[in-house]
Amino acid sequence: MSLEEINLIWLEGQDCAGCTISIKQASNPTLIDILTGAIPGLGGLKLAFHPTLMFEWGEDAAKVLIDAMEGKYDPFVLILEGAIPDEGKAGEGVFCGIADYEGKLLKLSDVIDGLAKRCAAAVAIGTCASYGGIPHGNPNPTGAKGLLDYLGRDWTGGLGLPVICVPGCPPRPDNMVQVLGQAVLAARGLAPLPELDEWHRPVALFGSTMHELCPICGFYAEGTDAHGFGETGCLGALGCKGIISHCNNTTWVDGYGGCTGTGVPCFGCTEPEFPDPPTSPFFAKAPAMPFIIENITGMLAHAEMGFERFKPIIESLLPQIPEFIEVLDKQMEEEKDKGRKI
Ligand code: FSX
Repeated sequence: MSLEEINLIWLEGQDCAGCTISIKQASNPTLIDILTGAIPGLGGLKLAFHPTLMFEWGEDAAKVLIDAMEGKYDPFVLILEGAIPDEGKAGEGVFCGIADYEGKLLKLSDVIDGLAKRCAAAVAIGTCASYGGIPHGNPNPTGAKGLLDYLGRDWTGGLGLPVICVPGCPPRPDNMVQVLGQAVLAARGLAPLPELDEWHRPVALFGSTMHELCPICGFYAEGTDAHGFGETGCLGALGCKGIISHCNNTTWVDGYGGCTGTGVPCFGCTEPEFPDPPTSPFFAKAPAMPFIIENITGMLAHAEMGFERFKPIIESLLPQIPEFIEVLDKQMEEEKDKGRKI
């Protein structure tokens, strides 16, 4: 498979289009950097289909999907934003039609079926596309699911990669361009394949919890809780789920913004259960067990860290300790002598 030119086919299902809004804010690199080949190794990318950003519209746009399903856009990366409904539950209607072509409505699920057979790789952008997200929330009336569940964990694309998930509701802008960029560089043998966790998230981006990376976690460490919005302090008492959420949202655009850094509790939007428990109710406190475990391991680790930090001081004092004891002994003897004389 020649990878000189790679098409990107971005579909949109059940969602709010926030992922598209978000990716347009990417700053490191920008979407324009990626699409214009400004990043070495990423030239030759073409955004062949995107419901919001493409020039074609109507049947011209739909024709791209028809042609792609027939192999005219190979090689291509399939990118999905939004969840996939179960059309079997739609009765006489359709839950998610994405285009009209020659009088026929193209259903999202049919287009995914057609494209998944021939795509080089598939990337699920956002929690809706990854795990179902908000459309999949209880009671999930449309039977919505994410691409991981829809294609299955064992599915692989032409490059041998499983579905790559970039969750977040919406995902952090830079996370999307970085993952797409790495997928393309990996396809060209210029970067290693992304290591994925059990939920197919790239470990490099989602390997830590929001709590671990939180820009205001110092307030938790010193025991200062905020009890109202706008108050300074850890947001745990206001429902922050950072301790159970794998996320790197330390800032949002170009070093600014981010959830906890701007006083907003983490709602756990990168987790497969989102928006159901334990990520909700959004303003209810996170489960206690992770904090209990963190406190126990943290106390032991703090003792060790403290010892390591103070080790040079303790070691520098050690030679003087016997001297100090000798002075004390001498003084005590002198006191005793005084007592004897009285
Ligand atoms: Fe879902 Fe994207 Fe949430 Fe929206 O479109 S991940 S509803 S913020 O952004 O798919």
